[in-house]
Amino acid sequence: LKRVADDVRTVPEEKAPWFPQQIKDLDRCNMLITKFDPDLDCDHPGYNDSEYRKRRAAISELAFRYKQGDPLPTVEYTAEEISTWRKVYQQLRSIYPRLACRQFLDGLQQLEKECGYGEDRIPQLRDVSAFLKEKTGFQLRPVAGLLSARDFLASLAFRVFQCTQYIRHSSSPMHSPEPDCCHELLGHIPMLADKEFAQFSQEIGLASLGASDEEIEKLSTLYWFTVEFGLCKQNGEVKAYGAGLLSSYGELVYALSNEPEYRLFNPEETAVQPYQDQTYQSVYFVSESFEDAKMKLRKYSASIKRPFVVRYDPFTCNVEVLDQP
Ligand code: TIH
Ligand code: FE2
Repeated sequence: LKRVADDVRTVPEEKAPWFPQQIKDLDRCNMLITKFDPDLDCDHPGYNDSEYRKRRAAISELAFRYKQGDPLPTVEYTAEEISTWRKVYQQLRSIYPRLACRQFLDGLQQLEKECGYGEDRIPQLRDVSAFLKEKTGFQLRPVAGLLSARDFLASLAFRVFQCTQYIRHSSSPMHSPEPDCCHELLGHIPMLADKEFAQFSQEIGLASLGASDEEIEKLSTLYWFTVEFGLCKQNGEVKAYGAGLLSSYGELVYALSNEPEYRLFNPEETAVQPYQDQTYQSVYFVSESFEDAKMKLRKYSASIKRPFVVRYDPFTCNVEVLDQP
């Protein structure tokens, strides 16, 4: 194997799109998608609320200023924000035992016991990041909004999860079309405390590095229908493991009712399924088991063709790039 790291860096467009090779490079993975911005999208529930927009701008500023290695910023949440959190927490908490998968329930229980999760306060990224680091080596980084798929997936290669810190508008606690701290803290974090899920998330990230735009599109569609909206069978019942479901009372109940269409998860088909990012999904993919989804997605990720191989070095936390043997 010949190392090609240097030529990938010097003539990126000939070999592959640029990608981060060290955790520090994630400072450059910050391309935001502005379609749900409360300042620009007149359908956003906060569009006519100037206080909310000001608050969003202030919290975004913290993420814009953040550099890898800085302590994670803390936010002092207002009484109104905490009351939105409480509503979201109470409603979801009451239906999790019936609708969420086992791995999620385990993670949440640990967070409640060890990390101050509960309805009375919004957990700080700093505490949650320290918790995850101990459990699975994942760490958090603040982000100002929805990231491009390429940048978001790339951070997973380093076991870094990019988290928003603002909260959804108080008028719509049951569903938000964009990520917010309820989505990150309740949807994603409990799953990321699971060792196998953490490893699987990193593998998706590694598969995305330097992939073509077409492959990124497919990989992010797969991510969407699994990590965000995935369902799996557990003891003969269908349960949710997708973070987009586990952070939305409205969609969680809908997804596990008999209204939506279910299809069997199959990466080739799922990767090209159009998806809905404004409202509930019309189709969900169900896997035979949580393990089955992981295995199939892992196999798909490994099949993505690139002119080089990447390898994560856990000692240096760098990604090494090697020529295809
Ligand atoms: N719809 C989710 C919620 O209401 O919490 C948030 C998102 C999931 C996926 C993208 S945004
Ligand atoms: Fe998400």
